[in-house]
Amino acid sequence: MPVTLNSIAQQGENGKAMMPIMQGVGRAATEIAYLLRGAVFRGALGAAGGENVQGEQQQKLDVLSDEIFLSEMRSTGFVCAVGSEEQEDLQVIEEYADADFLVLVDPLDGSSNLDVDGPVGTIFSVVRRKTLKDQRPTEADTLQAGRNVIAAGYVLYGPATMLVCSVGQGVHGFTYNPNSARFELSHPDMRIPEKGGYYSVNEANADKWLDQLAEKFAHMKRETGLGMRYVGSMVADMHRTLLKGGVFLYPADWKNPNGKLRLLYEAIPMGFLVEQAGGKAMSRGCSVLDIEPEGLHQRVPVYLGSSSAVDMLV
Ligand code: AHM
Ligand code: MG
Repeated sequence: MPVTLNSIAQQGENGKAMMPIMQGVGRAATEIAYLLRGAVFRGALGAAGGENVQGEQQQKLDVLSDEIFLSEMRSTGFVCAVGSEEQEDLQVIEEYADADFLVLVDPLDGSSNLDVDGPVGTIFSVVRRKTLKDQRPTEADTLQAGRNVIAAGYVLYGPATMLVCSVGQGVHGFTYNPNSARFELSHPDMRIPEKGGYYSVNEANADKWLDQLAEKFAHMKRETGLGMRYVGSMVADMHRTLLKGGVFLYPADWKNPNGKLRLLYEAIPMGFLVEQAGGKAMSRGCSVLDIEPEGLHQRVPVYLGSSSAVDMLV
């Protein structure tokens, strides 16, 4: 019998809620994968005409994926609100505003890859609310350090659709099996290799990097002899880093003094997975998981991967 999402999600003290939430993520992933496959035929590629809160142009598929994810979280009955990279404000789920959990999501990360049929992903994390159940959930409920995360994961829309997740008991990878129409465990207990692998960074920004990174980076390359891979889609780049080892970074540069990636939607969930897989997740001077968030759309520099490579860069 294949091992399904429920068997991993039910581990730990929040299992009863994580089962429907992880199933909801799985349903959203299936729908988004289907949408991506047929997008060119439905006129769903290209810009939506609007900008998200960070002033970035939204793709039609960003908007549609966001709607799918929110609707699937609503259907779980366990989620009171969703914070999304595509929405300026917290989306409260009115029917379940007294539920215990909030989900943070980047519904379609790496969407600049869509025009070239490159891999994209969904990134998510789950936290428990801080406000009392009879109060309306607020943005303050989402502003929790990564140490409070209960579950996190990503979906990679590649040749196969994979859901990689953790409820704090290791990292497990599931692959969508079109024959059974289920996610089945294919990569149990993923551990990031300490040696080997690749470095993954937009090296075109090297002359703008801050934090004396250029020297440390040159040293890291000499010492480790790592090869280089960069898709420009965080989920694809992190999936390879988790499986093969090495380091993924999006550092600060003078154009992006806090880096590009968002603390709540990208850095914390990926940092949680990296630490669960035995690696290291650093920002400026501390673990990504120890940063106290100050805003929904805050950005931070990130260095994620095998401990030895990360240590040489921070
Ligand atoms: P997005 O959330 O707007 O898609 O941007 C995030 C993406 C990441 O997937 C990727 O790591 C990064 O942007 C690549 O940025 P760059 O093109 O500057 O290298
Ligand atoms: Mg993103």
